[in-house]
Amino acid sequence: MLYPRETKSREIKDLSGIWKFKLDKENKGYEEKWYLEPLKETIPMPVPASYNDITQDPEIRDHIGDVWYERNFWVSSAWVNKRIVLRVGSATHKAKVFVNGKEVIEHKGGFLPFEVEISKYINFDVENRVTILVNNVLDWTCLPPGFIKNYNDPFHPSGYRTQEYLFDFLNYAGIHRPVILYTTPKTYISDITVITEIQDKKGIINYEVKVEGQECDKKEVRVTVVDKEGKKVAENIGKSGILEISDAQFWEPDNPYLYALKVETIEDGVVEDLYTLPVGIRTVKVEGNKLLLNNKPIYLKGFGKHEDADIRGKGYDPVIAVKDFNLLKWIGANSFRTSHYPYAEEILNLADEQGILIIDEAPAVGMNFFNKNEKVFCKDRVNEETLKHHIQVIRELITRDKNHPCVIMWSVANEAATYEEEAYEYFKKVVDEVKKLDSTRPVTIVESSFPDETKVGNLVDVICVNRYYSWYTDCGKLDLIEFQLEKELKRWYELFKKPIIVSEYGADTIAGFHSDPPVMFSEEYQCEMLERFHRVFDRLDFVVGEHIWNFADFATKQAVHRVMGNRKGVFTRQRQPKAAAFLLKKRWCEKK
Ligand code: BDP
Repeated sequence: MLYPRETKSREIKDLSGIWKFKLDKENKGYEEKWYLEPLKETIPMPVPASYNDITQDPEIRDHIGDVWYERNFWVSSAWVNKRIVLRVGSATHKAKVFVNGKEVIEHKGGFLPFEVEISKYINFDVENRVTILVNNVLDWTCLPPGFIKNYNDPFHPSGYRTQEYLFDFLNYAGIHRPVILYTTPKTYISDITVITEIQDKKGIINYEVKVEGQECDKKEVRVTVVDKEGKKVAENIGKSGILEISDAQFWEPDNPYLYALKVETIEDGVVEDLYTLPVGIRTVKVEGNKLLLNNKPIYLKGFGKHEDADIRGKGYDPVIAVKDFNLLKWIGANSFRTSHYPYAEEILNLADEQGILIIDEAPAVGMNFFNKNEKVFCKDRVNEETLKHHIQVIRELITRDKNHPCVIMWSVANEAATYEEEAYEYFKKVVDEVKKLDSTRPVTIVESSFPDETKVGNLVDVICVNRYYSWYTDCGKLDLIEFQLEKELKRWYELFKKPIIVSEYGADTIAGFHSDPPVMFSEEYQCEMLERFHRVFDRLDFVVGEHIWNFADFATKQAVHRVMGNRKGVFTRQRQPKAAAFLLKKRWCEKK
């Protein structure tokens, strides 16, 4: 699925803005066919945004089930002969879409886009109505999984229920990414795949173009590579081929050079469709205990992040997005993980442009009770149906993100119960699917299990491990970090002989809390903890990356160990630096 871009043959109409919104208190709107008529008794709701924090009403914030969005739009008759597509950047977690009262598409999975051609449902030169039903319920067949707890005890009124989940971020819901209409010609470029290679100074782009629609086989395809100065540097005719650029510029954090791949369909000498894909020529490889970018070892410096901000929740906001990239640059980071779900494509586009490397994660998180008596991989929990959905999500993720130079690794899950025997078969199938779809990038499964207990260590190319020494274990015992961490990391390497990224480490820190000597939750404690972790990393040459948990404080469900959210941010939720930010800036700006 190509990211919508305007060209001379394609137009975009952004439907973002203020929509009408209605809570479906009893979850009966679908049955009652609310979509047939304009919604009644609505309130205004911004799109994109999570709906949870927009109003003062706890019933909306904590609702379990369906909500409705609606807006009107016009389509001029200038679009009559075009293919008109409605695209939802994401709706969390399930959605059904109606145009002028007709159901046109449904989708499951809260972090990936979906689209449908709606040409035949549109009325030209009059008002049209789009209605989107969004459901936030998580069960064991969803990613991330969750379950509904029905209380049947004297302490809760009858019928009381809660949405439970095992992951540590708030289950924000709504339309989180832009909703747009875009056009293409009736016969159109439907997909492009590029794989790049490097031979000395030569850059090679292997490409494949798919054309769909009427008489698509008759169209000629012309592919041109244009450099930043607008100069044509390579050209080819055909739906697939190899483009070679002598003396190419390679994409890397210090020089995120993007060529423009212009793809055109042509009939009788007339260009009909044009799509321009930014392409960075780069390679990623694992060799011995190193991660190589363009055949040179690369060390990842950065964070696990979240899509999270005040008021907006998980809604994409260019203000937050650009601020975050500025902070990444300021602090000297070169990478982050899209923990714990695929992020908005707009974020990946920024990473391509700014030279930030990304570990792209599937929304498989919360598959662990951290209690060996509670199995996860079993008939009633993570089962065949979950696996089916996981594979579907992997397909959608790779289809969406395969061409981004910034994406250097796929993470298929975070902190699953990989110590369970059944985890091997499950993840083998998921990893096989990734390899089938993309053999050019390393794959990881982010671990909280220990090296001697995991069943999946042999499935991955890079070991990613999350560890919280002196926080969740041996609270306050900073002096144990180096002893415990070094021993563990060496064991990982001894068993699997693969490069290791410490993909999470950190301490909850309330900005403004101070203590010397350091105690937990103080800014000094966060600094001291990081420094001790870093001393170990610097001694071990198979450690190829450090991603601190987390970039910024973020919202979680309410719990006694969460002080208005998770406070492990190096920045506050408002993106102001804690003391650790200056420590990291010093380390990362010096460290190669
Ligand atoms: C890890 C999870 C992450 C949590 C973090 C924490 O991967 O989502 O937020 O720990 O507890 O277990 O802060």
